[in-house]
Amino acid sequence: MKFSETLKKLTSGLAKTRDTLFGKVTQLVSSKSVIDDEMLERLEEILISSDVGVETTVVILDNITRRVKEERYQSSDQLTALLKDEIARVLHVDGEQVPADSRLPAEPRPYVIMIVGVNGVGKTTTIGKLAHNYRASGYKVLVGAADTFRAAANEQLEIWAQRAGVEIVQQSRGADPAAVAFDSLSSGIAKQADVVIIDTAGRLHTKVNLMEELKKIRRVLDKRMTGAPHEVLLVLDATTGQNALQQVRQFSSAVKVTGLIVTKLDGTAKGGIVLAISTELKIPVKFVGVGEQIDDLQPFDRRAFVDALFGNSLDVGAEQS
Ligand SMILES: Nc1nc2c(ncn2[C@@H]2O[C@H](COP(=O)(O)OP(=O)(O)OP(=O)(O)O)[C@@H](O)[C@H]2O)c(=O)[nH]1
Ligand SMILES: [Mg+2]
Repeated sequence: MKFSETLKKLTSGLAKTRDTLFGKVTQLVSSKSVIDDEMLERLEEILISSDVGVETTVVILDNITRRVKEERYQSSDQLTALLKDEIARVLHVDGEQVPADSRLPAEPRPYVIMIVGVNGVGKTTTIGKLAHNYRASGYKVLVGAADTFRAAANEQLEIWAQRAGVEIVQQSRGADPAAVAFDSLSSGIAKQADVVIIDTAGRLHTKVNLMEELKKIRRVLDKRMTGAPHEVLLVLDATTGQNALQQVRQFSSAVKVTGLIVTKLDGTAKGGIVLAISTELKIPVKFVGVGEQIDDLQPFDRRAFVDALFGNSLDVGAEQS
């Protein structure tokens, strides 16, 4: 997909968030011509009420307030640009460079990605999209169906594997998930796959079981190939809002989560949660899901994200009023 198309999709996916959160900002900015304390206070309220979170809002507001003083910003029009800038800044985690497309690091091979998250957040769908993206980038992809708990989980992943045109490794329902993961990696090594993506269950009999199982899958992968999995990506449903933070903490205490995938941004006004997650948890958002189709997963690009939040133009206020 061309970058402009990608941006268009992201922009339409974020429409609800943009209309609520940034619609309010636009209104605020057009209500007065000069930035004053009252305006900054109202901006604070808007951000907090838009799932950006208190901690993140405080960081953003402190920086804006300081810059208004030091850099002598006065006109309210400039507030939007300042806000955009500061949002992009909080999204910048650990100085890490955000990938421009679905590229894998040069090594190792296969690159092993384990996908985790509570039930229904979009893990299996996201694996289908990821497989599609990597394949489109020229990589050989294999997916492993290590969710052996839920009925029809295999079939669902199989459908996605077919759509994406990639191989799948699976066993019968009820099989040991760690054994499926082991098999998948063995097969990936034998077939010289570039990337092996492991699906996992979102729900077992108990939460303790689930965490223990994820640890076991991790251990077994590492036994098959030292250092695997190279990424553990936690999938979060944007519509759950602040609850997503709790999920990150829970999964992080069991397996080292290396990155996040935020799905269903298209169906929610809670896109501000992405800011809270990046700032408070210091785990980079790697991909965002903006729809149910195979090409609806995008590598997270903070600049594109901020542009999409504001309608890709600083003049959006003028357009709306
Ligand atoms: N609108 C929208 N829907 C999505 C997105 N990603 C996933 N979904 C939908 O979310 C639902 C659940 O997706 P699954 O992939 O089955 O979720 P899961 O995490 O694998 O669920 P379990 O296997 O039960 O743990 C499906 O109806 C998907 O179509 C997205 O980015 N946008
Ligand atoms: Mg699933």
